[in-house]
Amino acid sequence: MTRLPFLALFLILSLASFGQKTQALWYKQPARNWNEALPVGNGRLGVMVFGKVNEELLQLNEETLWSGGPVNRNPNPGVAKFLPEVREALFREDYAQAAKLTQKLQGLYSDAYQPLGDLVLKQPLTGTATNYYRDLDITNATATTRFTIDGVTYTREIFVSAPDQVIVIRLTSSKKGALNFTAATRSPHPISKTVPGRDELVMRGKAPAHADPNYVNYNKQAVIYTDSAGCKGMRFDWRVKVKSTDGQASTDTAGIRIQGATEAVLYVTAATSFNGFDKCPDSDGRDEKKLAETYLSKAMAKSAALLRRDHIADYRKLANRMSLTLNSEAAPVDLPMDERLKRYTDGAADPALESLYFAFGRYLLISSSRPKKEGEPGVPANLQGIWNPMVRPPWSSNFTTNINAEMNYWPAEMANLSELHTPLLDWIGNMAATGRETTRNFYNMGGWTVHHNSDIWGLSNPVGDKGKGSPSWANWAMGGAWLSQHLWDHYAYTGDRTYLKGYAYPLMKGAAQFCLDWLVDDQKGHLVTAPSTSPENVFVTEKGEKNSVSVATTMDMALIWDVFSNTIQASEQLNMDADFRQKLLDAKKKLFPLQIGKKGNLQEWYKDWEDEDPQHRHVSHLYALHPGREVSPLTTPALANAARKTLEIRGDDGTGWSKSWKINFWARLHDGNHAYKLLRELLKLTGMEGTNYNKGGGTYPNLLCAHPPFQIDGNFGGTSGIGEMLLQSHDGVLNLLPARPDAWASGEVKGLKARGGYELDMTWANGKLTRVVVRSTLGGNCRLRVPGTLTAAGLKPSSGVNPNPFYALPVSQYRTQTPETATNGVAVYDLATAPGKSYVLVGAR
Ligand code: FUC
Repeated sequence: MTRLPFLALFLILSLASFGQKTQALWYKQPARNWNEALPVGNGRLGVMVFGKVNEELLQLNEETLWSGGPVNRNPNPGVAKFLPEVREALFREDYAQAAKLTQKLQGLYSDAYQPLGDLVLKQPLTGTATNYYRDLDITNATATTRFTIDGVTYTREIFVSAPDQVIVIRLTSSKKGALNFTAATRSPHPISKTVPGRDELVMRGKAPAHADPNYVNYNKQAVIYTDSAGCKGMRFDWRVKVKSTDGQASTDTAGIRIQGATEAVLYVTAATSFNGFDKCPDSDGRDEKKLAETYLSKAMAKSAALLRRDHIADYRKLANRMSLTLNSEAAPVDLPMDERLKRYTDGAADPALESLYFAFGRYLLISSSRPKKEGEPGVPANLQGIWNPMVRPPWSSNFTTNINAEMNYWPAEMANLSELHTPLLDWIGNMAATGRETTRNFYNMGGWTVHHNSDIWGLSNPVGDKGKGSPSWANWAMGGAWLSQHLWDHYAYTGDRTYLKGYAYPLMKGAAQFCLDWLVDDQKGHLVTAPSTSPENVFVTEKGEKNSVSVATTMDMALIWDVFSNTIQASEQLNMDADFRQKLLDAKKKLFPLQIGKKGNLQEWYKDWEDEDPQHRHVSHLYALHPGREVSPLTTPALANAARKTLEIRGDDGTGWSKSWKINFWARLHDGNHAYKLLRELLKLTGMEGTNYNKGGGTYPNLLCAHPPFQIDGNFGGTSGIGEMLLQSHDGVLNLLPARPDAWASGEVKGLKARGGYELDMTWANGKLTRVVVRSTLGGNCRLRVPGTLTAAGLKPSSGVNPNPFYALPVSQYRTQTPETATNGVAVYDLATAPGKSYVLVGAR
């Protein structure tokens, strides 16, 4: 036998004998804390699995369980009168006075996402556990814990079924009758427990009528459970039932006891009285008891094996649309995830970890963001997806729209999970409903917007508790513009005209209308925003004054450019609203322009001021580069260079999501090696707990991103960053491998999506594409920009303006070259495609 086959055989055998899987996060010890526990979920129900031996902890969530109730849409009446005063102060450059007055334009804080409670599996085992193993297998969305005590192996499997809306927990012992445990429940909320039978436990309770954000500490009571009006305070009903066991089951309020079993299967489900963002969850709530009973009784009619089969089929329908392999010839790394991350942090190569991180991002979206179905609302993934154990979680675990809520959905379209985008898209409609009243009540203006925080109640007002919040974050008014990009992108990827006409366009138009009303003439020929902030940074004026409120920050102008451009293109596609389109075209021409500062950077502020914190985590002024499309190395090279300079000045440090955003920026600058450097830093193992705004970042042992604390946006931004390194389609062409790092010399990606309804498979070796498959759903001219050369029937060098409407470039005063401009080693082709057809392109040898 030669050396190599022997080694291969050894590897196969050792992998098989330890049961370790390549698409799994696995560990040799239980989770010591939440950041080591493993998330499973079906979009609605979420569980953090700790894998403890004697007292297994399953921390539960239901996505609609929030504190509060419908928002007060006019919480601070009469404040619109201060806006002219703010503007007057700004135009006489009294920024301190302007900031003070801006604080008068504030309303109430958002409410907070709530935990449901814990299910604790108490297994009175003496002796030491050996052969301990736990994992989260993302090929079947199942968490397994296994260990041996006194010669008996105990196994627990847990998954959350989307088709059947239950959590399934299956416990087994290798020795007949050795399984004894009590399934106990507890909640941070007041609950009552009832016992409908010897095998079932029901918990009923109420979420708080209000919970202050964790950074508000001046109220006597931060969490209030009662609402004298009977409106707020969402009810919940949560049930645990034995599906089957060969042992004895008995139940009292202390829990469900199973004795002398070899196997026991528990079904767990929950429902709340949430009845929509504008309905009182208490007085006008849904019948949560009936909902939970129905989920459970339907599931009880099916065996665990059947539920598992249907769960896996449902999960794989989404998960298996894509795959990514990087440098497959690299030796596999067969280590527990904590050790694997440590090894990677120390500098070792592990391309399979990088592709696993991408797959894990898709797993998280599938597990935390499911479209609405009958009876289920479909709420967007919040700051923590759907996983939160705290009544006052960091930043209320809400929807933060000055980066975080959007970042959650950056991978949705490109990573072939378009329908998982719809919870956010649907939610925009709710925010717009309150947002229309916010713009009227706070500014006396039309259209709609949402400020930097929102919640399940569609909150849209500037937060800050009527003057107590810093305007650097509370008064940022551009959420409607940013969210509108998601409305447009969903169309740009899918070409769904019915959706564009009936749903997205009216909302985009409303967001654009607010921006039209919000802009003001600076008397020097430009339209500016005032007040204006650059989240959440502070400038230093020539006089040394520090402030955050000024006029026409670059981010504001870039966001308005974006929403105007997208709305103009949408109205062209729909061939409607020519008058409104013309208004937008006229205003767009007068927008205060992007500027290059004295350091050669893309300027952040109206004037070329210094930053109080030059390395601030937000890099808001590069919105135009990503996720916007105003700046691109292909079309506006001078501005792209300025953006690069900005990133160099900002530096590579940053919290979780900040680092993820920078990966996307560097990918958009076509600098794969720099993007890769940051990806490696994002995956740096951290155990840092608590909150750190400025430093920190990294990845916890459970592969969730650390702000710190945990925030899921960093995972999603990292996922989209990898996508942007492989394929871009925002600036007039399909740009294949635009930011491939040297470290990914070879690879294969399948199922990546591009705008205009294209789906691509790409294989590359030595940095050159060897095979590309283009599947077209909408047809049209597919213009490909590729490293190297490709051949295929019908593939021609590109000529003229790309006639594909999904690749039309918005009118721009900055464009100095076309995206087809050839550079060394890059070819640009046209391929005429027809809907439903596939095309195979082969790399020249
Ligand atoms: C923004 C960020 C913070 C944090 C919060 C949820 O306000 O500036 O760092 O991520 O959102």
